[in-house]
Amino acid sequence: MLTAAASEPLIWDDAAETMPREQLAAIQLDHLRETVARVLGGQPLGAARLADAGISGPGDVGTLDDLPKLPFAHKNDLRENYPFGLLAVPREEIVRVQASSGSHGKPTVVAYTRADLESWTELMARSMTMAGVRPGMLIHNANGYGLFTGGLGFHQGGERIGATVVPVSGGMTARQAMLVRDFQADVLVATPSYSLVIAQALQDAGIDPEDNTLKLGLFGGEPWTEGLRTKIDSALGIKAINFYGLSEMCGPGVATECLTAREGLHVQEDHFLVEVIDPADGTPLPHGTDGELVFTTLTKEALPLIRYRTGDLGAITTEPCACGRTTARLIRLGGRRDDMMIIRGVNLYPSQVEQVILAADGVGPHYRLILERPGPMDEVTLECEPSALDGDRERLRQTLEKNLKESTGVRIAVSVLDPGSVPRSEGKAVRVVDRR
Ligand code: DLL
Repeated sequence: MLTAAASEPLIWDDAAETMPREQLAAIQLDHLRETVARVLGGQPLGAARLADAGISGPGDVGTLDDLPKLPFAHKNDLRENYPFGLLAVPREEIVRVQASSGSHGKPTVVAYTRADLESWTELMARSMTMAGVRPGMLIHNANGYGLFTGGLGFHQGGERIGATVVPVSGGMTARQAMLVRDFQADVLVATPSYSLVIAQALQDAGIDPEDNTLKLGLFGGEPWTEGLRTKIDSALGIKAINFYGLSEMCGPGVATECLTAREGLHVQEDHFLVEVIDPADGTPLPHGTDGELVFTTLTKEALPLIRYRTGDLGAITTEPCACGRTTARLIRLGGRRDDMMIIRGVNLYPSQVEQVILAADGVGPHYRLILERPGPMDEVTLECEPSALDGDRERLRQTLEKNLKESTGVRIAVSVLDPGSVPRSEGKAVRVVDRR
């Protein structure tokens, strides 16, 4: 149970997180104009695009409804201007560089001025407070420290709140379990997939979920389903909270679930403008409709980005939340546009497969999909594991194949391997191996 004293803030920044939405919109418009001015003044690529769209000064943005007139920014812009070509300030004003690994060779490099780092730290303090972290709690941070924003981001936020942060980083999982136990950690920070690896290590060390001191898990950096959350909650005896973010905005701290409701992720809208668009033609979609998430930075100095297409899929709602925050929430946050596989003409997302696995009895939560083209057609094989050594693997295989076909429409061959055979990740899990 959480033991927060009544005097401790449950909302880190009341003014920012609970302001009336009209007031928020006015602040957003001011900051959007500042961002436009910053891009025009300091980022040649963005400035040229704005000029092409007929925007020659901040005054050309009259209201927030003008947002769709502004041009999109893309991940490729960062790749093509690697490493520092999109900076809107001299490189010497950068106090930190981070990056996301990306699957296309060169990392996506991002940068922070001192003010950017301060904003990110505040956003992480807000987000971690929202997730239930309180001063004095002990945080075991198993996110990789280094260029990945998941390590230092949670580190900064935890210190700002006044929690005790243990910068364990990823890897050496048996040691992670020992430290969780010996230091009596209250909070585990990791990717959802790695949290299950740590849960197994705790179990191997003879520590049951009800005997460990953990209360909260702050997880993100990769897509995960409600089914996986339920598994993690019970494997660790915690409440798992979803953190969303991307390096290009700041890292974690863009949108986070509150512990109160765990229903949708509150967007830090005084720092990021969120839109949902039709991925096919870029048209803005109304609240509640699924599409691609697009963010505009409102306060970033080093690397302002206007209408950045994330490739992530979800929807937004401004329905009131039980926690009292007035910010919009991301709902149905799913996978990425480019995670979609087209198998014999049918669209398939890894999350659909995860749902089927976690709904079945007798199967463990670790899995991956292997794509092959042995003949003219694509074949998919699901590699998974039984949850117990003595399980009936043949029956499990048949059940999963039947359930997968029924629920996804795709014939997927199932291979039930020995427990421990599916490769474990220490960071973001690799769910799809494409051997075509
Ligand atoms: O993964 C930032 C982060 C770290 C967020 C730790 C939360 C916790 P990148 O490495 O730049 O930054 O990867 C960003 O990861 O565009 C999404 O595709 C995916 N992603 C991040 N969080 C979630 C989530 C960090 N909660 C990319 N659910 C994003 C689904 C997520 N996808």
